[in-house]
Amino acid sequence: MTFEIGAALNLPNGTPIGVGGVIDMFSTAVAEFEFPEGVVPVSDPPEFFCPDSDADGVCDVDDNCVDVPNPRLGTREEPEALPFQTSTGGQLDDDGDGFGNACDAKFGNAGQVVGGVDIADLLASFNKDRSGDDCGTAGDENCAQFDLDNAGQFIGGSDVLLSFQLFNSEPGPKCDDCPLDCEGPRCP
Ligand SMILES: [Ca+2]
Ligand SMILES: [Ca+2]
Ligand SMILES: [Ca+2]
Repeated sequence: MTFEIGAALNLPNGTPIGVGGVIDMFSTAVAEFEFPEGVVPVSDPPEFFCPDSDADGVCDVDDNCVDVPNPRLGTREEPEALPFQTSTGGQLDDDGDGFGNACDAKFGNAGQVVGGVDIADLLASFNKDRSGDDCGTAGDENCAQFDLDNAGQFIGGSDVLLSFQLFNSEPGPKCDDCPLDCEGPRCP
């Protein structure tokens, strides 16, 4: 296989290929390439590598939850986007505030950190369909924002567990340049 040194290598969905894969391809390409006499290949990897702290396939500079795995929509077995979903940078962010659902259990209530009122909102949403608008303690909030684990049709136990883990912490961290491009009904 041949490729142009310095060109960005992306999967069909636009996700940059991880470091290991690129090293393998680079090493193979170097091994198969016959360099002219006097030309020595550099040992450092090309500069298009990007750090991906949580290994979810989204580079840190684009990740709306840098430390929590939350792959882009379309990477699980359902359509790339559903009408009730809101995403920033292609990752779920159902209140459209730039922090991905997976690291955001702050549901519009007062204060900077996740508190008892936020947990109560999620508990009141337990077992409700994530496409609905009948969640929270008032029964009138969008349910998708409580889908913290980006899995399943209903708000469930793992969403509750994640909210407990986020208790007393601020949303995030997210990438420095977030919020990324927003798509969906909850965009600001
Ligand atoms: Ca990532
Ligand atoms: Ca992430
Ligand atoms: Ca959010």
